[in-house]
Amino acid sequence: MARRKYYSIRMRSSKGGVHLSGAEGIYDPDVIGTIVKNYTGRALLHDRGGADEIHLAVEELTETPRKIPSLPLCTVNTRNPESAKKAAMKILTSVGITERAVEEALNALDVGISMRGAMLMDIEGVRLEPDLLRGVRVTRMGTSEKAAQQLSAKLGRLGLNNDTVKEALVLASKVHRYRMVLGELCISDDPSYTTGYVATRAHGYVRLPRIKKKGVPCGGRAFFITGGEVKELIKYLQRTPVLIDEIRPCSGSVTLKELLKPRTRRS
Ligand code: PML
Repeated sequence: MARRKYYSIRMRSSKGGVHLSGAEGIYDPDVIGTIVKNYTGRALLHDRGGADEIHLAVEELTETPRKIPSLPLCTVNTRNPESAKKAAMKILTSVGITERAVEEALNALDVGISMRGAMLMDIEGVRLEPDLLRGVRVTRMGTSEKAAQQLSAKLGRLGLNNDTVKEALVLASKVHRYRMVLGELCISDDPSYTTGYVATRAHGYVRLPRIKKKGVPCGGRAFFITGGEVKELIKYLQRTPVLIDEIRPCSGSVTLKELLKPRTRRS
């Protein structure tokens, strides 16, 4: 029987040379036209002004995507940047990442240089990515049609059914499938988007509202990693296609205390 064909479709747009938006997914051949139109529309109608440059890549995958479940999602209702960063610190240090590493990441995400990709840090805070200015971009990931419908329904009940949350959850789910990754910290670089998240396999994808003040244009991602071959990890993040085909629970607000109790861990 012929192998089923899958395509990776990726878009990134900019305005005046500054990154504006990005989107990507893994799709069947018969929806390529619709998705290209949809991604182009998103770039042209962006709320920070329409893009003046759009890059689109449509690529047939040579490898069948690995099917994985999403991380479970919840929100800790943090009130301001201080409490959000404190919560991030507690969650990430509970899986063995040092305070120093989390502080390094928070400082690096605060300095105003938004990298296109993520930082890779060991658990002591030492940067490991080969290109410190660009970081490592995670690509070739998507959601099956059925899982996408389930995700929309689950997030819809929480008032969170939007591309930003969905794409960040898919990315974090791909990243945490790789055992070398212990945790992630993410703050959006969109000045109007103030919710960030941390992710670990033990706690899932934990949203942290108000992690930055409105109007702050910087942000980014840090992946905290341990042991193993960094080159292989980068290859997985950039090239291995992964498709989310099962959606784990998406819950509303949980307290930090509940989340950190061993019995409520979500691995
Ligand atoms: C980004 O990719 O710009 C970061 C998105 C963070 C989403 C946090 C959330 O609302 O779940």
